[in-house]
Amino acid sequence: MSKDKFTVTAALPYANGPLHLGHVAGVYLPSDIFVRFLRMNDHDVAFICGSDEHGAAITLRAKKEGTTPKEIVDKYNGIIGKAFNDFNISFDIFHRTSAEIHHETAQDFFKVLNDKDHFTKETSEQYYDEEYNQFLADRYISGECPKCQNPSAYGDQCENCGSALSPTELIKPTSTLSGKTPVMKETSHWYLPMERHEEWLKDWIKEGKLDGVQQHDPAKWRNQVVGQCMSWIDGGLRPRAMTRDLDWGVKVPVDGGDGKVLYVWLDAPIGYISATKQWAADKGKDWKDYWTGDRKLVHFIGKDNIVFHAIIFPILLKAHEGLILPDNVPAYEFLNLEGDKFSTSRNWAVWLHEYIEAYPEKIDELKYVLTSIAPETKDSEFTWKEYQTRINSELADNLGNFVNRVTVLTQKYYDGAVPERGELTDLDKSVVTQMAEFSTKISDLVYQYKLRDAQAEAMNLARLGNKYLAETEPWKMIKDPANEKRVRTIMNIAMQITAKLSIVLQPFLPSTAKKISSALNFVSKSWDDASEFELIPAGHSTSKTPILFPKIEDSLVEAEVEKLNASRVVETVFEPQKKDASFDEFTKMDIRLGKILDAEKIKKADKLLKLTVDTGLDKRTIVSGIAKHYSPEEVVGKTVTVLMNLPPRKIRGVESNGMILMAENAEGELSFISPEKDFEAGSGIS
Ligand code: B3M
Ligand code: ZN
Repeated sequence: MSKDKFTVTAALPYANGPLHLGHVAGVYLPSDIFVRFLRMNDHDVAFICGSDEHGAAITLRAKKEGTTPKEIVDKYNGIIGKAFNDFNISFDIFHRTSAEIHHETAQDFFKVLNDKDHFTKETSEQYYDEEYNQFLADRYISGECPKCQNPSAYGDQCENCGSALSPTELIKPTSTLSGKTPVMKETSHWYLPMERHEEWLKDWIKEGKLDGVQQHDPAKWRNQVVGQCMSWIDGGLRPRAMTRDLDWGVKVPVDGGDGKVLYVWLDAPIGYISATKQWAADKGKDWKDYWTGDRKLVHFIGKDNIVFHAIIFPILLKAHEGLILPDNVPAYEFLNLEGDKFSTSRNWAVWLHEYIEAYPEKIDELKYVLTSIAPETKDSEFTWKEYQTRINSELADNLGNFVNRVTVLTQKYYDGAVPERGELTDLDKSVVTQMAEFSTKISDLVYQYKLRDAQAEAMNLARLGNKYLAETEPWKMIKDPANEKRVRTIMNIAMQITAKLSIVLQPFLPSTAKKISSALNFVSKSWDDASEFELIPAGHSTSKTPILFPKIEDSLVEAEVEKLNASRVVETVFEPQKKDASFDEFTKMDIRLGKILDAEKIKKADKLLKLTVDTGLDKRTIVSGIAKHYSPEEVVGKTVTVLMNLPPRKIRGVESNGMILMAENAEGELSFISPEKDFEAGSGIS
């Protein structure tokens, strides 16, 4: 049977900032593991990436740094590309969307779709910033997400819940340029009428079928990918603008396109194709072989990119005709850091290039930890403490310890020459049987994109080896010359396990696998070999491995956590100003000073205090939600601000007459509003 061919892409990172561990764990590392595995299995594969250099992500960053978009993309393309290289990510090409070949490819693509009438041209009113004379789309506009109420969703998507949005859906929109509320102004654009594609998309996503022909195995698609797409489709697809009024980007190549560029989410995925073109040209290959015919296209992405890769890009690919659609879109959830979300603006991140600079010898350690906690099906969290525990107790104590023992003992007993096996005991036979299962188990998991489990399975092989040595104790047996043959057998089997490890670890821990290989003087780049029992024959000469994984000291953990906390930027975000209220409306409110005479807790309501307040006019009961911030003793005697004419309300069985007004800061702390002079209760506030 001929092997499946693959084109594997990893989401093009925006060239607007460096990469952090969240990006690595959820896109670049898993795709690299998958591709390394495919290569070992003789699949024909192209592994494509590059930087995404258009869109508001770039221009806004340039504005913030007071420089040009070109400077920004050159700078970050360099930083990101170097980090990938140092981290041993094995792209066939890391390209960029500012390259000429990309502009040409994207323009051709647009023209093909335009000629085939896949776009409509529409004039409509769009948000416009009068101060900056600019239409506001995508990241130029932000507001509240209508789906999850995240207060800082963008005009094209909410990064909190992953929903794709359009600017008009945002609640309380503001311009990210001027911070002002935008006005509406007329403009025309090319739209992709997505509603035309609803029917086939449903069949294709849910059943894997296109025109009745099976295209992919829907059972291999992650629930959350199918779920997000179906909820978008079920909500009704709408026309989506494919062009923008901007000057940074790929110019619209048809009549009427002056002053307009392609929507970044139209041009970026085409970047996968243009990168393939460049790579093919460099290697004397034909790029079409990688985008047509019998080949599996796989997009590794983060969850906020799902609809763009599983709905919009497939629509474009199908409309173009002749190009393959994705076979799978393995999307990752988010990785958090020490109890909080990764955030560039708050500088809450572990940056990949900084890690590499600080620990150039610990690349595989980080790969191991990130794969172990990869957010495959739900959000997960990186902590330095867990980094330490996993390295010390899993890599060092399990894998490192086993390989070190085997090679050191072989050195000591046999001068490094692999000893002869004798007759096998029942224990030996059971170990040999178990060894035989690993390569298939791991490969089944990888083909299902369960890389976390796959790596854990590879580690179980080391565990099996350790257990075998612990049960047989060759270091004790050797003391009695009568056991000599037995020890040779044990050490031979242990050596075969070690050799097998050097194969199955390659996709996950490439440099470690190499170190083991070179100590054993044995190299195999073929996954098939991992199903063999005898990989190195008796008499083969080996040397010992260095310590593979030095232990991580507490001091490293402490220093890293301290560094994070010290560099954290605390943002103060206040609620935006409310809509206008008339003076009349304001004067209807009766606000006065009141003095708290008595306070007590309310049973089973840990947020509430029952207050008796002297309002100057009367003594009344007010229930106030301040119990988390003030104890009853603290508040008695305080002069505070009271809203008097709020209709009475029963709260937890107590009738409350009015409300104590409080100030609240960005951290959610509360404070009374008390007069600066010693005024008596009943004094009016206006
Ligand atoms: N640059 C978005 C992101 O980094 C985007 C991916 C493009 S993939 C074609 O989330
Ligand atoms: Zn949202």
